Amino acid sequence: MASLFKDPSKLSPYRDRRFPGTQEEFEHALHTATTVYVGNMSFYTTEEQVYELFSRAGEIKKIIMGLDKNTKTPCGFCFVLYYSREDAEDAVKYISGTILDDRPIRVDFDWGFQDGRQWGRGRSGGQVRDEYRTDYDPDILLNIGRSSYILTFLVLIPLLGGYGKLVQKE
Ligand code: GTA
Repeated sequence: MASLFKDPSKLSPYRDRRFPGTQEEFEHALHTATTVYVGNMSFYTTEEQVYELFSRAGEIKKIIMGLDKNTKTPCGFCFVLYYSREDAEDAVKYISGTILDDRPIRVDFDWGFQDGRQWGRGRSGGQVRDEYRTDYDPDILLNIGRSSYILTFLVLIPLLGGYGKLVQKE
């Protein structure tokens, strides 16, 4: 089947500043690669969830989770490598914009994964664009909420004599 994305300039507005080649080579790679970039992901989304969703577009060769270069934890992006170009195009066409873990993910064509590209390039270790982000992952807020609830509970137990009572019972 012929490619549905004929014009390389329309494939993606993203230009990787670290691509080791000319603009022409970059566009050629974007036009032929079988890799997609997935952005705006929750930091809590797992590789299994990505596999489950993206295998709907075709057979997956590999998934590489994007990691914070300091903490080595997921930082909101990944690369999905397919075997076929058509499947990568289907992922961009049909999966981009769908909701995964309460977030509309962005699926973009990519020039191809190379070792080192899995790390966030931001100064803090995560993605560059997160340094400009104003919306926050509801999961993070939920976890902060949970933590303060547990903390309040731990502070209140000794104050109300609860811990003493528990010890006395033993
Ligand atoms: N295929 O859209 C993408 C994409 N993004 C955003 C990142 N990667 C992508 N790949 C594709 N499509 O391997 C890849 C990168 C790398 C990995 C992590 O993900 O190729 P990163 O997100 O941490 O860093 O990359 P990247 O891509 O170098 O940053 P970005 O977003 O292009 O930023 C470039 C410049 O624009 C920076 O100088 C920054 O100061 C500025 N900038 C970025 N966002 C904003 C903003 N919202 N407002 C103002 N300036 C901004």
